[in-house]
Amino acid sequence: MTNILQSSTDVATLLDTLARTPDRLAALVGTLDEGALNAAPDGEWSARTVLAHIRDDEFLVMRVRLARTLAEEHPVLTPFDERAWADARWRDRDGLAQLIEDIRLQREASVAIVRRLPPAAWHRVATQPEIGTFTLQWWVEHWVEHDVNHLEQIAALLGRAVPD
Ligand code: NI
Repeated sequence: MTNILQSSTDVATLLDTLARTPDRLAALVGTLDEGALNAAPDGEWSARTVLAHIRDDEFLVMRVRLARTLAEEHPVLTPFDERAWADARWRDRDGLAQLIEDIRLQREASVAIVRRLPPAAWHRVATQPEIGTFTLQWWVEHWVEHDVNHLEQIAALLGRAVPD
């Protein structure tokens, strides 16, 4: 029997954190000028690239995996090469205001789904070969941790604190 990764964080906390991320990001970067978003240590992403990654990840990875786990019986999810995507992505909506607007829109769409899940849905399972097998609740916890990690990454790049 495969070990199934489980979450011990309650659903209300997960949802609250997901829902607050756009405001926290806006508070962190909203007053910056465009140039300040481009600074990056050697080989690392700039704040602009991290913001674009958060936006793209939302609809290319997070919500696709959410939808597939809800609709399919134990789906095998496709790994995502985020570095290759970040290097090659379409950049015409990488302005600061557009990034924040897009993140907000994408996140609202995701949260609207997650808020309406019946309790049984949180126990549905999926496998991503690089990670293993997990419940949907574990996946949403991973999603929340991804938000927090990237908020901390941007804060460190800018020398600022992560907003509440
Ligand atoms: Ni990431």
